[in-house]
Order: sequence, then C-alpha cells, then structure tokens
Amino acid sequence: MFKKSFVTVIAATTLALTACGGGSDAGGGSDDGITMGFAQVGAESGWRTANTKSIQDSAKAAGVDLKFSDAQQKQENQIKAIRSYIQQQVDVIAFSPVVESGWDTVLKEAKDADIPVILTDRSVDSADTSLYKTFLGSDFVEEGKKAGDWLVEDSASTDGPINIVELQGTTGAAPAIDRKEGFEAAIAADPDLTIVESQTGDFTRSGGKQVMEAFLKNTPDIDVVYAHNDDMGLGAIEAIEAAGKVPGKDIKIITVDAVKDGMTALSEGKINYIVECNPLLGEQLMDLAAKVVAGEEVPARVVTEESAFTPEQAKEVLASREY
Ligand code: GZL
Repeated sequence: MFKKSFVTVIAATTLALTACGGGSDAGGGSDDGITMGFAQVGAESGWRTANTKSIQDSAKAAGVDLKFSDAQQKQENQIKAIRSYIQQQVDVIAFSPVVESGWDTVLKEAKDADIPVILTDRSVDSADTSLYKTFLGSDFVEEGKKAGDWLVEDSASTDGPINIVELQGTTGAAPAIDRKEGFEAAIAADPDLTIVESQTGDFTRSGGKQVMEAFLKNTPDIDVVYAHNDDMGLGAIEAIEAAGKVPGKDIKIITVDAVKDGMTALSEGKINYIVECNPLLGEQLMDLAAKVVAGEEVPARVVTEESAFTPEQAKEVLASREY
C-alpha cells in the first residue's frame, strides 16, 4: 500500500508541477490539476450524447477542469472553440473533428502555443502528424467491413440481385468515408449485392427519414438499407413503415453504433444487424491527457474495443447496456 501511495504521490506531484506550467507541453493550466479544452462536434445523435456524457463524467472523476463547446456540426465553430482554448492557455486540447480536412492552420497555432492536442472519435487528414499527440477512436473501415461481411453471409442463400440503398454520415467525416470504404470492399465479394442509391443523411434521424422517403419514391425494389449510424436507420424505419412496408423483413436494415434506441429496434427485429461503435471514450481520454501534459510518451493510435449484434444478442444485453 505504501509503495502504491508513494508512486501516486510522485505522479501527482509531477502532474501538479507540470499542470502549473512546469512541463514542456503545458499551457497556463490551473494550480491544482489539468485544464482541458474540448471542442465537441454537436449533439446530432444518440452516440454523440453518450460520448459527451462520458467525457464530462470522466473529467469530473479525474479532477480535470473541462472547458466544453458544442459546434452544432459546423467546422468553423470548432475552429473558433480551439482558438479560444489557445487564448485561455489550457493545458491540453481535445476534439472530434467534424470533417477530416481543414485543420492544419489551427493545429499549428496550438503547436506554436505549446498546447498538445488529442484527437478523439474522428481523425484528420493532415499530413503533419506532429500536429497532434494521439488519435483515440474506432476503426471505421473495420466497422464498414463487419456490416458488409454480415450481408454477404446473410444473402448467400438468396438468388438474384439484392438492391442496397446507403444512408451516408456527414459528408467529409472520417466515419462516413471509412464506413463506406469498408462496406464496399466487403460486398465486392458478392456480385449480386449492388448499392443502387447512396446519399448523406448527416448522421441525424430526420436526415435518414427524409433521404429514405426519397429512395422509396425513386427505387421500386429496395432490399437492404445500410445506414452509417443508428439514428439514420431509425429515421429510415419511420419512412419504411409510412410506406406500408415492414422494416427488418420487407427491407433489411444494417446500422452502426449500437446505442439504446438502435438496440431496442434490433431486439424488435426492425433492424437486422448493428455494428458497435463505442462512444465511452472519456476515461481513456483523461488518462491520455494526464500522460501528455506530464510530457510522457503515448501511442500515436489507440483503437477502441467494440462488437456487433444480432436481434437475439440484443435481447440478451439490452438491459445492461451503458448507452
Ligand atoms: C463515430 C461518430 C459518429 C457516430 C454517429 O465515431 O463520429 O458520429 O457513428 C455520430 O452516430 O453522429
């Protein structure tokens, strides 16, 4: 016990000294701990809500002074927030880039101000990887592949063409780009599987519903919906039911996230398969921030653990799901 508390004291002292501006990477910082500026994408989906709660709860538990902003899915608002955190000389900046491109200038400003940056959830396409310390988040290509692999297996016993419509996430966002890439690579294995329409629903339920209504008007025989997140899949369910069809039966639905509402629809058979994307990144983020502010090395990439669910599996786990 003594050894553990001794190590804790050393670590805390180092951290406290660093947070007070002693470390090479520290900004101004508060006297008794880390100050973090977090620029969130928005509140567009159940996943985002769970992600925000995880970050806020974990900051409180870790004694991190969290400055939090909601960009309402606008890149210019995230950039403004990051600039305000630089002005405030926080110890560390973390954010989930709403889209992959257009970050180099503001990330260089943070680097010039000697404030380390951590990417969470989504990444950027900057060629200069020195602009951020680490990227904590899912492998979206793998998520798309899991969705496509399931469909290839599920349709193996079906003869003839299978028409797929795709509800893409936010245009230019890493999860939208990568989930599309992974899914297309997986279904290339089966020439009967064809994406006949693909359009962004911006990761929102209303967006998914509106685009699905248009798909149902334009394409007479839709067999499968592949939605880049649960919320757009839930919007598609509303449109399918309004058109007098049975979701999960007349039109199969595959989504990504596994948030409560999605898992409920899955357990009811309205969705056929959900690939999990874990939003609970808060605890890992705070651990990484403590190391980064203390000037310790951290891995360039931290991939989150996640699963996938069928309706039967959803029924088993629904009551115990954290989000
Ligand atoms: C994925 C995350 C995506 C979710 C959507 O990590 O960025 O954004 O899949 C959310 O639900 O809007």
